[in-house]
Amino acid sequence: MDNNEKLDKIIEARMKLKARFEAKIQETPSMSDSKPQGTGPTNRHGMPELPVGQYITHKFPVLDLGYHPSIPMDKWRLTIDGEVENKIVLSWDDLMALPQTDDVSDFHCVTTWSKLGVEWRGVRFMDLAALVMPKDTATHVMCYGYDTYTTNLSLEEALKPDVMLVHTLFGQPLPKEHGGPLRMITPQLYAWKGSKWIKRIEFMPKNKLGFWEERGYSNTAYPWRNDRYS
Ligand SMILES: Nc1nc2c(c(=O)[nH]1)N[C@H]1C(S)=C(S)[C@@H](COP(=O)(O)O)O[C@H]1N2
Ligand SMILES: [Mo]
Repeated sequence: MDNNEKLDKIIEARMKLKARFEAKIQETPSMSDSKPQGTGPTNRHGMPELPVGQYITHKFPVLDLGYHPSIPMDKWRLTIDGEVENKIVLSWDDLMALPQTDDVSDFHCVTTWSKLGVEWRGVRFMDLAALVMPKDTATHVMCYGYDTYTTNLSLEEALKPDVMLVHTLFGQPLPKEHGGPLRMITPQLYAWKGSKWIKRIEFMPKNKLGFWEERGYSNTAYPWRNDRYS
């Protein structure tokens, strides 16, 4: 297959996925950009600037388990497996050969800081899902970081257009302390749902709790509903 054929296949699979999950996606709150290739400028669409209980910071605080893993680029892999038709292990070059998207979104940390208008570049989760094609039995994903972090998401959240695996922040390579070389972002949810140093995405036939979810953080994590803890 040449690259155009590959792209056509991804687009076709993306449309199928959208059709399958559209109803569920519409049921849940979303600040998502409706443009298919997403270019911001914000994800607020007439909402107040900040969800309740949040304040704006112009810095970008670092929050994690305290261990920042270093992954040599030739050893770096992203595994996508579980309840899917085609499991894949992507190298960095494989990832960069996929459609790349620029998107601007807000970043809400449950510890009450928000950073507005963050510029990201990377691959949409939806395009990766289209590549592996979740089986009908898949309902959730678990995301694993190279630092042993885990966090779970329902598929209808993960498939929203601003959920991305990003390698570029404000035009610069994503710094290691923010999860470089590659992290996930979940702008419509609190930021703990986006794994830094992402290593594996496992499609699952039912929900399972990740690191913070096991410790009492909300399973759904909607900032616009002040949905912090279970
Ligand atoms: N792998 C990994 N991802 C993670 C975390 C972590 O500890 N490890 N912390 C989460 C939390 S609680 C937040 S608020 C954001 C913080 O991202 P930042 O450090 O880039 O601000 O990353 C999330 N993703
Ligand atoms: Mo957090």
